[in-house]
Amino acid sequence: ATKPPLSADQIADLNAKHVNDLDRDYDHLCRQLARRGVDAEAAVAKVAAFSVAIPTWGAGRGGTRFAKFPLAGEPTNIHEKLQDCAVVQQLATVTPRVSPHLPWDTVDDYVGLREEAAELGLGFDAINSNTFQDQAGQPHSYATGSLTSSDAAVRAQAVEHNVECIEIGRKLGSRDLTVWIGDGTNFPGQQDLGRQFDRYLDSASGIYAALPDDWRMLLEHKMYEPAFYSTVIQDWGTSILAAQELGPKAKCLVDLGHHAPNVNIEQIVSRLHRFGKLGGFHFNDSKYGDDDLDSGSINPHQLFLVFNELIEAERNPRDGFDPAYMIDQSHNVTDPIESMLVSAEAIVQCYAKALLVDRDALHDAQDRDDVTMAFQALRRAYTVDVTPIVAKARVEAGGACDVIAAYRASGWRDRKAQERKPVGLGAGIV
Ligand code: AOS
Ligand code: ZN
Ligand code: ZN
Ligand code: ZN
Repeated sequence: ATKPPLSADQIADLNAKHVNDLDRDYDHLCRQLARRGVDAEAAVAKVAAFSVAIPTWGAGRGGTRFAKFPLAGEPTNIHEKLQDCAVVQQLATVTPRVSPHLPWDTVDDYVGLREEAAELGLGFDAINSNTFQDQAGQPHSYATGSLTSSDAAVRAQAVEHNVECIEIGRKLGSRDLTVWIGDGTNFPGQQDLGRQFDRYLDSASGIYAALPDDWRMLLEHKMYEPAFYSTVIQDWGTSILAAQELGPKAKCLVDLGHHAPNVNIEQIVSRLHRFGKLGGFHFNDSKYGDDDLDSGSINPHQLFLVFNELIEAERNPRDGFDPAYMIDQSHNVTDPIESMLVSAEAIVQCYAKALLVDRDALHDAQDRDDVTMAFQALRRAYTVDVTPIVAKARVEAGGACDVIAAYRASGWRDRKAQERKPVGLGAGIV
């Protein structure tokens, strides 16, 4: 039996205070939507089946490359991170899996770690490799890059690390390896842009060869940072070319913060899906670059439009459609649990809004070139306050009606501040 970290009775007591209002709001919304021919109950069922993974590193204060401000009661190791992720899952009910990161989450016993997570009500999602920073005791430095380094010994070490991630991921029950590299250059002429990509393809094929049959390799592109002149896997074009070269188990992963300013990310989703290469998604928000802010905090409309494409993709599957969704954020001024709760809710809300789009009306308007009504089909769904739909699905799954209020009432962080060791200062992470 699973042992979730918070008191289920306390959550139920708090929910009892809201249940009448929630039912009234939900019934009202159902009637409103029914007048337009939209089925709210179907949306509740879809929302109940939706899930998004949370990253183990998202449980801590990530900081920026300038500073990290530790939080009293912050998790200090993977075990404590799992507990905090379990709090998020218990309250939000849409984050049942965590995405581990190696070597940050290194333990001696991965089978034991899987059991420990399962007891908390969690499974493991995509495993993330890390060849963007040096680790103590590692023979070769990644100062010249990793999978694309000019030094064959460095490339071999980076391939080997990814192969080890697969081995560990198998023990944890993962089925995807996410590969993001920081490789690139800071000066024109520093490296040959073509030969560097050749080395990437060669190294990546070494990793690909180690993938079990039912695994996928998710290639995550990012335009810049830490490399500021050129990045090897800089955009979705390079990503899909690499994925096509590697083979059917290689797919592309889209992180919302990894694009040139003003790029139409929903269109990228559509393009990648058209060729069966949309493998995963990292949710976060940004105003300037890879800001890793809470999902939906800056541009919730973009998030809605992304989900609109994902729903179209789901209705027209090509080469399967099973993207790995994950929240990839860095929290510096909030309690990470609160940020993950708020983000999970924003993500589900945008998904719910996209579910409410009258697709027949949309497609009909598109086919008749009725621009106004096509846009209206989206606008009408976007402007619905879906809070009752999302809360209904959550409460039915045993979660909290008001996730933040329930989290604060639990006193979790204060309790952990007494129990856990203080975390050190230190550099932020990307
Ligand atoms: C880096 O910018 C990418 O978003 C990665 O997905 C992720 O944030 C990283 O692997 C964690 O450090
Ligand atoms: Zn990411
Ligand atoms: Zn990023
Ligand atoms: Zn980042």
